Amino acid sequence: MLSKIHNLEDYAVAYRKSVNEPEKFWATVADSFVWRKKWDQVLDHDFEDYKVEWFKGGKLNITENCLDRHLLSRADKTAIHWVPNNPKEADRVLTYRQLHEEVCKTANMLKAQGVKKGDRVCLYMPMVPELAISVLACARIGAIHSVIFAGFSASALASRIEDAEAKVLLTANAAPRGAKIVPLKEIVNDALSQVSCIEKCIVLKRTDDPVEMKANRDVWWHDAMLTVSNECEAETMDSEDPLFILYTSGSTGKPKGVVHTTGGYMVYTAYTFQNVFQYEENDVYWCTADIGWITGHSYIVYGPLLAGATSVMFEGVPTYPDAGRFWRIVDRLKVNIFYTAPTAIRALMAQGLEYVELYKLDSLKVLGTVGEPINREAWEWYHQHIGKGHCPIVDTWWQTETGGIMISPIAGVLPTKPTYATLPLPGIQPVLLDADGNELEGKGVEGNLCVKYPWPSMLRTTWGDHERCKSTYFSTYKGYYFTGDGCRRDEDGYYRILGRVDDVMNVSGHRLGTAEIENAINMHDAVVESAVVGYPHPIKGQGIYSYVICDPEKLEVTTMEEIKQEISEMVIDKIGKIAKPEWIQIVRGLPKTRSGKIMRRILRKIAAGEFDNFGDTSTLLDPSIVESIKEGARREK
Ligand code: 6R9
Repeated sequence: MLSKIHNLEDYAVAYRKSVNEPEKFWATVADSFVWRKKWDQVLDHDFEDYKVEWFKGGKLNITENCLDRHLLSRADKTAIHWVPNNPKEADRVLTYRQLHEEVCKTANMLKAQGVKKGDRVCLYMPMVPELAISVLACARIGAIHSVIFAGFSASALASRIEDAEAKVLLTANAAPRGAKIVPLKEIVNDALSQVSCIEKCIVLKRTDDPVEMKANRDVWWHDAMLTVSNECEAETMDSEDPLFILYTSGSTGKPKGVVHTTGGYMVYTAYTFQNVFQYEENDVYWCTADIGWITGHSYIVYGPLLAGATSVMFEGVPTYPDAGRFWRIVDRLKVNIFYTAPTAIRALMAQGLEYVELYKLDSLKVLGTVGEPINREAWEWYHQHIGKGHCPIVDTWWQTETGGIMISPIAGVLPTKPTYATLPLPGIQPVLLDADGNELEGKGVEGNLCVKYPWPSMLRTTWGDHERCKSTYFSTYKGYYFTGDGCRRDEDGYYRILGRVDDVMNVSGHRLGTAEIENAINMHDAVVESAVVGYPHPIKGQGIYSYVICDPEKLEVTTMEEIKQEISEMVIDKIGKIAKPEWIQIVRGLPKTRSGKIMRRILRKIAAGEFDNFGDTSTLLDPSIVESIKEGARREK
């Protein structure tokens, strides 16, 4: 059994040990897993010329730890309880034995389609059991999975497939989402016309919607599974072999393929899952994220299954068929641990208490949030109306790059404080740095959040471009991992995440780069230049506001409204609906300094509806631009 923290004293002891003797600390945690060969060295690292290796020389397969080892004592326990989008459709329950069998079959299917160890397999799928199964099937045979959120557009999908040079794509004909059906295969057909690396596309029949299949490339999932055996020996992997790639947005235009490896990721996700949520053997656990994001990877699939837990997987959305959907599922499945995003809480809060009061919610023990800062009102509402005042809320701060939860209360062990992620988990050494790179000591300080010592599940590289990994995360402050977040350490020593300090936005918990959206807008042929900023949004956390300079000649023949509409469609086409700007303002110029840099600070203020106190504007090339932007800016609705 994994070393578990039960009280404050345990936490203090574990934390101290993790800092004073990190290798011993993590070796003890790692000892509770099945290794084919133990590691020769716990940690080898260099933060100056970035390289990190954990459990070096160790051999294992993560799926043996997620599945095989549970067959002795938990074979008939539910591993995945799947709830479909349509409440009239039946749930699907997979025990550990069944999941093991399905993973082996799917692994054999992938092999039969030509997938080998080290190959990249791209997954563009609805939230169905086959998605979790395929993730594990890839891991079983040592293929590197790259899951792409099914809300991304064809061109976003194509660029990610191309970057990873994926050989096989797994998808479905369609994805039911709320009252709508997303035509996944249609999007895939479009994406595949733009890339050349995909040899096979395996299509799951999720709905009855007909689709176009391309001969020699497209194969129906059920046909591919017809003759496969249900036994599949797990591939022996090196601790540092890549497990998956997950694309995420940064401050430059092109999404980065964050690479996680096997041993360290396994140890850290399992450790944090069990400790943060204080998971106990018979708990029913539900994380509402999508497997297309890191939260789904670490805390729907790997963390819970490593712990032998029952993980609920939900295909739908919080408000379909009504805003009581989450709570109905909680009561019906007697969910004990519930993990969701602040944006979902705010959306449900706005629908009123009548949807909550119909349900008992008395099975709940622990609540969690992730993905963005939670405001006090949402925290209080969650605490009072969902947790009935007695469930601790774990506000978990972490990132795609960190692999697992970094700063968070430990449920019922560390005191909580609304809007605070509170304290670092064992093994995590956060520091706050000022603009000059000095560590801010003591309490009541604010700075850029960095981490000064490696932890097992940190990213190893960005796919195909290690220099980019170094320059993005390890060059701002020499010798530190830079998170991109601003943070305050208060008088109690608690950490409060203040949001991104770079050009990354967080819209409904989705990470989006301003440059990525600008690139899409600029593809419209009437657009000369654009600047995108985030502004506070009551439900989404941040909304997208774009300032666009258009070619005056084009404006003569097309109306502003038409152009705005086309720009919106361009963004949806290039990235996906999640990136659609809330506001588009056509401007005659952007507030640039004499050196040509856009003063985003001013644009952010105007987008937020603040029209004065712009600070020092003396370096602006043409201050009258600011006045004209103010005049045309949106006013509160
Ligand atoms: C897990 C995940 C990472 C960014 C991160 C930060 C924000 C995540 C947060 C939070 C405040 C929390 N973030 N959790 N901000 N409080 N509890 O969301 O990964 O999609 O990579 O986003 O999300 O800004 O830097 P990812």
